[in-house]
Amino acid sequence: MKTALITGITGQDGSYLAEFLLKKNYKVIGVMRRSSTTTHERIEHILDKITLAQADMHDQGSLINLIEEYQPTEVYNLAAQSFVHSSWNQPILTGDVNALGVTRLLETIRYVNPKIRFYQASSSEMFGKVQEIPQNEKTPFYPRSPYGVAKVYGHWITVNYRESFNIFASSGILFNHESPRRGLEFVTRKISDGVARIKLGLSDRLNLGNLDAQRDWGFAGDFVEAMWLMLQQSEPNNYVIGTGETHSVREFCEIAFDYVGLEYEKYVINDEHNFRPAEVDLLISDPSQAMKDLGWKYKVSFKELVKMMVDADLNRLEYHHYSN
Ligand code: NAP
Ligand code: G4F
Repeated sequence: MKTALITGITGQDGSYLAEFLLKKNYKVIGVMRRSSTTTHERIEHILDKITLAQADMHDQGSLINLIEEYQPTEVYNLAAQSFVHSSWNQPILTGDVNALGVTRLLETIRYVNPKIRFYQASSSEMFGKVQEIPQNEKTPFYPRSPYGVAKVYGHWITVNYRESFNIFASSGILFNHESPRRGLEFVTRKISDGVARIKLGLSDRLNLGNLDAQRDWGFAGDFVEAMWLMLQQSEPNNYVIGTGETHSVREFCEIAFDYVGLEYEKYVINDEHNFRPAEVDLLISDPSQAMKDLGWKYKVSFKELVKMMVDADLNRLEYHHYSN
């Protein structure tokens, strides 16, 4: 039986990846940092099937103990300060977790067992002010936030450990992927939650920032399969993963509000607090390399994703509303 160790198990992707790997018969070790409260919400339903272990990306010793104790076959590094907006307020923490944290984990693998296969959660935010449309594995990076800068470091240190120490280290350059488990601060979930609240009479407005930003949005459940596929190849590599379509925040609003019979213009308010010091205006992937090598393609369409998220928030809020 293969053992997979996932950092960031309590996050959106960690929960979907754990479900996926359990179905593939892996023993799953989920890494959590210490918290004063429980952060199990997204993995509650699989807690009896996985092993939870404590470590922090800031702390080298905790990572060494982890890898020595569990001797995983594959490590998926999903842990990060993942909210771009917060990275301007916490640039040093973001750099420490998202950049140096990757080196800490790779160093641990190098010393404890260099045969371990390693996946790094890189990001389309590395393309930032895009130098080419669409973006592929060869598109130059131009990050536009401390988050993006830290992810460029994480990507390149992964490539360097591959080339310097022959570690099977792959970097997945994933475009935005969403789900009903997305954090409430990200724009898609903020909209689906806002739409549901307005529809149920719990709110009468939704404050947003730049409605013209365009993103290549897919479903997280589809994207975790690509992470696994990257570690099943004969050689490590970098892969762009996305849908190849782009849509604006405004379009997401239109579809989400329209789905429940409302017009977004009546409820969405432009709020300067939601604008960023520097914006990434347009992201659109060219995932042809992944389609060719990995045989991967997304399954859930943009419209299906929007509806899935609105339905889930309506159900969640209706349940809380009427059971209280
Ligand atoms: P997420 O929901 O924010 O999850 C992040 C995870 O990292 C959480 O489990 C969090 O733990 C953990 N974490 C944060 N700081 C840590 C630390 N110091 N030590 C240990 N764990 C720590 O993010 P996601 O959407 O699942 O994304 C997963 C990864 O993919 C991230 O690296 C993200 O940057 C990257 N990525 C995401 C997307 C996307 O569209 N979702 C696209 C490209 C790349 P707590 O629960 O305790 O906070
Ligand atoms: O949903 P967002 O916060 O995601 P963003 O910045 O694209 O980052 C996400 O995707 C990256 C992959 O490209 C990941 F690496 C990263 O970890 C994260 O998962 O914002 C999307 C867009 C931005 O252009 C933002 O300015 O939506 C715009 N936006 C407009 N109003 C808003 C809002 N974003 C948020 N969060 N909140 C708003 O009110």
